[in-house]
Amino acid sequence: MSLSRRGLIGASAVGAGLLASAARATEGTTKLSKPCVISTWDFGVPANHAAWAVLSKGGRALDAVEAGARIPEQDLKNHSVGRAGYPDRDGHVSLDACIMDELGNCGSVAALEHIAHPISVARKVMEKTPHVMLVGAGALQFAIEQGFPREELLTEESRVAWEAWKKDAKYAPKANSEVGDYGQTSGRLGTPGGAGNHDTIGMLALDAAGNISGACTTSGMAWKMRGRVGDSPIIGAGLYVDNEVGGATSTGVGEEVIRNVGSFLVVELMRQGRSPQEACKEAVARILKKKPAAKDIQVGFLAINKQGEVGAWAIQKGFTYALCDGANQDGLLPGASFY
Ligand code: SD4
Repeated sequence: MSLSRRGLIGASAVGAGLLASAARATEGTTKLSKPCVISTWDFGVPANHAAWAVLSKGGRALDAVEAGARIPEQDLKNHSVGRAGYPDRDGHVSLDACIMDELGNCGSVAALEHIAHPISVARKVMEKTPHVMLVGAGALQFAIEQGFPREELLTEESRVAWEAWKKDAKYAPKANSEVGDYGQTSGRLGTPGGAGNHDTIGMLALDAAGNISGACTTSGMAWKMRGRVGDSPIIGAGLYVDNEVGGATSTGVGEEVIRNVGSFLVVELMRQGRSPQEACKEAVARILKKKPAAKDIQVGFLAINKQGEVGAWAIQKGFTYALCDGANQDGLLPGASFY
């Protein structure tokens, strides 16, 4: 069932356990049995459960990742995915998402406002249009035509945080702001949506038929410039799936991932024989080599191959990822890191 399953920890046992198992996570690759699903950050655990409801009944990986990604999108405690996401510097909640299936079909929306489930709009772009990506007003128009309700996504809590941010109006991404409300980690570095935060769910599923799909959804960097688009909706940057090889997704400061076409790079490195963990490590190394100053920000990659082997690597410690298969639906591991 697993090569290093002893490294797995339940979401409820994070705390000291998470830190203690950090060394073990660097030992090698974790192997899950199919069907299985993995996703970024502590809040990936409940998202994986929703994906598992699909996968465990023999469902398709594509349906699983859409169902999973919708969980943080609708979570009012999560201030960086979907509804209740922190706004841009002008107060607009603007969402990015993409989805990709085992056939290489993909769909994406960027800078989408007023729609609570961008991942489902991305899927409609994939299935109902001749295009891959719709942005801004055009994406909103399409979503409404498809029957998605137009809503106000800025919650009172997010509005208050934005008003507080405006006093200084500094844009300073903080590493690992995603760790928090779900992980009960002692000494945590921040809460999802903490000031200056960034935060994304990237999810990859391998279904019983052996097919891989992925999804990625975010409200992007809090307090970003209006119109800013990160890596998350960009096929090859925030997400990439090649059903011959595997899939990869990213989280963190998207500009660095876009510059290096990170998720595509991870999948190509796996094609050349690297393990998921080695491939993620090399992709992070590439970012640091080109821009040593990136050591002060966070980027993490998560990957799975056709055999169900899973790996992750980040610039800084604090990145976590959630794992789920028939043996354990509550897995949570710390990502290995350079710093
Ligand atoms: C972005 N990559 O918009 C996203 C943010 C993120 O963890 O992943 N935060 O750049």
